[in-house]
Amino acid sequence: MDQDDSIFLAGHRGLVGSAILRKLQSDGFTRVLTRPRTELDLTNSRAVDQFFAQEKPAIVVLAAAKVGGIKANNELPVEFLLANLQIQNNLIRAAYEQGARKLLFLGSSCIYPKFAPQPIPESALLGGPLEPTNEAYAVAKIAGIKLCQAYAHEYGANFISVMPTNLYGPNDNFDLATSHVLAALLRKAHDAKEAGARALVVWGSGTPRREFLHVDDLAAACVFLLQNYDSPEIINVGTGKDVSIRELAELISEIVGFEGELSWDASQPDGTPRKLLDISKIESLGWRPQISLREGIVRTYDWFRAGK
Ligand code: GFB
Repeated sequence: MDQDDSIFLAGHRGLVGSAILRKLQSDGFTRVLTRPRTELDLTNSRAVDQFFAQEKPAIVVLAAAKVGGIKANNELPVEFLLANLQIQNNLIRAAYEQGARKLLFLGSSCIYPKFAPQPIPESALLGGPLEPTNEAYAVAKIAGIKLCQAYAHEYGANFISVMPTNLYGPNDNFDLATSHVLAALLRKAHDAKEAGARALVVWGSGTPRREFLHVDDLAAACVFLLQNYDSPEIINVGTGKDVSIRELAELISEIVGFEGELSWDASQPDGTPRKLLDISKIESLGWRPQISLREGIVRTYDWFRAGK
């Protein structure tokens, strides 16, 4: 990838896309194309075709997706399945038809079976049943991986698929009904502290384990892979370390300065018991995460407070 290649970054306003945009700009890529949703509806195949025919980007980064936390995924399977299939089908096909040299598709660690070996190697894909709370999203992402691999296999396309673990950072969604756990707990701890509340409500049992990667580390990994990885085989990106939800809630309380108690809402689902990625493949290529969980939460909390 050259610094003057035209790069279409789909989803540039989201958590992942905005981090990739910052990284591309700071690395000196000068021709990054973006379109707000009001100008280009990625679920509309004709609009996507017209855009690609006109711009013919050399590189495509597919960071646009309908995403959400455990509750939204569990309650809106139709929307998660349809929107993601539409967006990725339109973009992957148009990228091939208009001659893109390389495409990076972002998947998710939820593509792996509920009871995958831990840490989860890339080879665990399709080795068992999925976690039901995010099955629709996972099926869409698996279809995206398979479409990229099919283009590579049948037509020799250089379409790569990157599987990030649970992400957080600036531009995360802090809406309690649809957010992921880290943003939700930051907001809940902040609000509880401000209100002088005695308890902070955490969903589930606190025993599930998750791995959290700061989105700036993911963005660095994506740019690294755009420059150094040309295989249709999926590749994991994570930190290699996980924490229980209880430990996460305690760490966030400490960083925010909330001194009350944690209370547990057992009516909410736990989801998959553990989701830790095996990152030996990307490490063997020479990439490592730089931001510790504590530092990443401090930075994200600073960003959250600055926007209040
Ligand atoms: O981050 P999260 O919503 O999604 O939840 P998943 C992770 C864990 O945190 C679950 C618990 O065990 C939740 O029950 N949790 C505790 C909370 N308190 C809260 C809270 O206030 N809000 C939320 N949201 N969770 C997602 C998938 O699964 O992972 C997506 O649904 C995506 O498809 C993403 O793949 C990476 O980690 O369970």
